[in-house]
Order: sequence, then C-alpha cells, then structure tokens
Amino acid sequence: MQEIYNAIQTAAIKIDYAIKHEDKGYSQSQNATGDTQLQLDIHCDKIIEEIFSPITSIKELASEEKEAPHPLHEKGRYLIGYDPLDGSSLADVNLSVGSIFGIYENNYSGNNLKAAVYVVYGPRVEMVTADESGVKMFRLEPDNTFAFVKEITLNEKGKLNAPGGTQKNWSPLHKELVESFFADGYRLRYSGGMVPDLHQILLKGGGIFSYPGTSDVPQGKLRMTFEVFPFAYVYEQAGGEAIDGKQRLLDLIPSHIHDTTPCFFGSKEEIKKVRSSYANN
Ligand code: AFP
Repeated sequence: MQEIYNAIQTAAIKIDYAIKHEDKGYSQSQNATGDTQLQLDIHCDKIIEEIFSPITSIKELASEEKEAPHPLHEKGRYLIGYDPLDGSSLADVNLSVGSIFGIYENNYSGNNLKAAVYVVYGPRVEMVTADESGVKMFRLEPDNTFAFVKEITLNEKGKLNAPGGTQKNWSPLHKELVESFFADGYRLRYSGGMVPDLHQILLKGGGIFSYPGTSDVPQGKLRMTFEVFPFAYVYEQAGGEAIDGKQRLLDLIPSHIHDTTPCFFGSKEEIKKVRSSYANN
C-alpha cells in the first residue's frame, strides 16, 4: 500500500504544477458521464495513469474520465477507482480542487475498499490517507516531500452544513432537513468542490455534507466508485458515518462503475438526524 501512497504523492506534485501553470480550457471530448472534459482533466488523468502503470500490485485502473477500466498487471492485488481532478471547473476561479482515490480488492463495491486517499490542491497541498490504521493528514513541504501533520477524527457533532445540488430541485423533505440544520445554528460552507468541502468538515471536527437525489438527478450526481465510496470510507474511519439517506453507503454495490448515488457524510449526530428525516421517504 505504501508504494501506492508514494505514487499518489508523486502524481499530486505534478498535478499541482499543472493546475497552476497549464491550459485550463475545454477539450473537444466528453467523459462517460457526459461532462465536457477540460484539458486539465485529461492531463491529470494521464499523469496518474503513467505513474501507476509500473506498479505491479495494481491490477486495474478505473478513472472517472474514462468509460471502461484499464487493465494493468494480471497478478496485481488492487483495483484503483479515481477521480483525477474533482471540481476541475473551480480551478478557473482559483478555488481549491482535489484528486480522489479508492483502493479496492476484487471489485469496485464499497465493502471491498482497503484504503482511500484524497489530495486537496489549495493554498497548501494536503494528502489524507485512510486505512485500518486511521485517517492521517500530510502536507507538501518546500523540498517536495509530504510531512505527517496529524491524525483526523470527527467529533460527535459539528457546526457546518454543506448542502449540494440545485435547490429548486430539492424535495420538500430535503429542504426541511437542510433548514433544520440552519435553525440549529449550523453555518453554510459550500464551495462546490467535494474534496475541499468534505476536507473542511473533517478538519473543523464535524458537520454535514449532502448531495441528495433531486427532481433533475434522482440518483444524485456523485459517483460511487470514484467519489462516494472513498469519502464514505474516510468518514467512517474518522469516526463519522456516510449513508444514502437510509442505507450505509459502503454496503451499496454499483451495477456500473459510473453509477451515482444520493449521499450524506457527517458526524454521528448529523447522520442520525438525516436517517430519521429520510426514514419514511
Ligand atoms: P465538477 O467536477 O463538474 O466541477 O463537479 C464537482 C462535483 O462533482 C463535486 O466536487 C461537488 O461536490 C459537486 O459536483 C457540486 O455539484 P453542485 O454544483 O450541483 O452542487
């Protein structure tokens, strides 16, 4: 696993450089979900593929930017599902973006995740790893090494509310839930980048991030394999929870690698509230 973490660090340094200095324009192509790809999405995907390719413990790569998985080493143990540059449209307006990696065994179902990693490219570059040993944060230093900063754990209850999706398409039930958090004193923190938004909740001790099913996207927007499962794993390892409204996200089994799901990530108190709101939905 350490070899994979090291490869992610190497990729993160190159991706950070690409975000800062390379072409931010749109390409002529679309990804599997139908989003028009930015030059940056394509480039970051290529960086990761090149760095992962020689690692013999990796059997296969599945990128959010590609329709089908890409086989690597037949005898490899791990399948990696990744989003090379999540929130890439935010790079244009100089907000933080991120890369997300799920390290699976056998297939891309939540319960087969062995580790999850994300990198935030903001004023600082930070990498967070989650595995059996807990959730650890590292920061990129001037000598291009990643230094351990701290372990991350969530409190039972937080103060931040990050509600995703188009508000006019929320169900009345969801609207009521979001408003009830504000009525309890929670504060709005939503940038539109899943990585920095979830990172902020983790570092500030807790809160709730939601991306529900809406009238325009009944199964939500966020993809299980590349975004939802890795973060569900991080939140659980940090002492929080992650559900689709009713069910634990990591118990879901996608029928296709690009499947999406409604999702809620948070500390225990907030998830309890989501569960009771959505119980009779
Ligand atoms: P982009 O990669 O298209 O910018 O989308 C980012 C993202 O997948 C995720 O990072 C955000 O949490 C979510 O979309 C934001 O979506 P809304 O703008 O619909 O809330």
